[in-house]
Amino acid sequence: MTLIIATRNQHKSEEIRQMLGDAFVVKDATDYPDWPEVAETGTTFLENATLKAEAISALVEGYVLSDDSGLEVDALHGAPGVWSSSYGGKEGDHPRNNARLLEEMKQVPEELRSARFVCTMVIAQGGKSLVHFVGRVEGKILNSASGAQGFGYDPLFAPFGYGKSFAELGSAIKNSLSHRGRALAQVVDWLQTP
Ligand code: ITT
Repeated sequence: MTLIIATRNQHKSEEIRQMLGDAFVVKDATDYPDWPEVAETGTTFLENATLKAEAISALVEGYVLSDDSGLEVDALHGAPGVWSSSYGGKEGDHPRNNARLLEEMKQVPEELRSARFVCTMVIAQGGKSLVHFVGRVEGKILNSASGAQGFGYDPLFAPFGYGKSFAELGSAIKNSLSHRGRALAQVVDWLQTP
């Protein structure tokens, strides 16, 4: 089965590819250079995921999957949330995003550093959303960046129970418990249910 992912974020599609394995052919914006930029004007993960999935599915045949995701930090009242990608001031600039997060969290004590990654996935076809799923993983924000794997906020986020950041744990462990992995498992169930 071919699954078209409405994303320009190669890290997301690579993780999805790894998790789906051989049963699916995963395509993304790199396979469709003419895709338009879809403005993420929503204020929730679901709104933005729906915008991306519906816009792209109007242009291609078959199921389109979108992923809108981000980090919610309790001490920052849920920020950066849907604005995770541009938190440092420039879209997709992960070092700047991480620098701002560390700065904002500088005075926050250990017991108040709880956070979660959230991933909302929408499946759409023919320009219409069909269904959505949400995955979350709870953890805490570290005091400094640790590890070199993964992407985005991974060096600053340690899932509860592991004592290491996602960037230290590596893709196999990350995928087994991540927000994206948990949302994708529900997508696969839905796709495989006759
Ligand atoms: P597309 O909209 O093209 O899919 P994007 O990167 O702009 O790509 P989002 O708007 O969903 O996607 O923003 C996601 C941001 O949330 C991402 O840039 C990271 O900053 C953060 N993020 C999401 N999942 C993450 C993960 O697994 N590890 C680290 N950071 C993550």
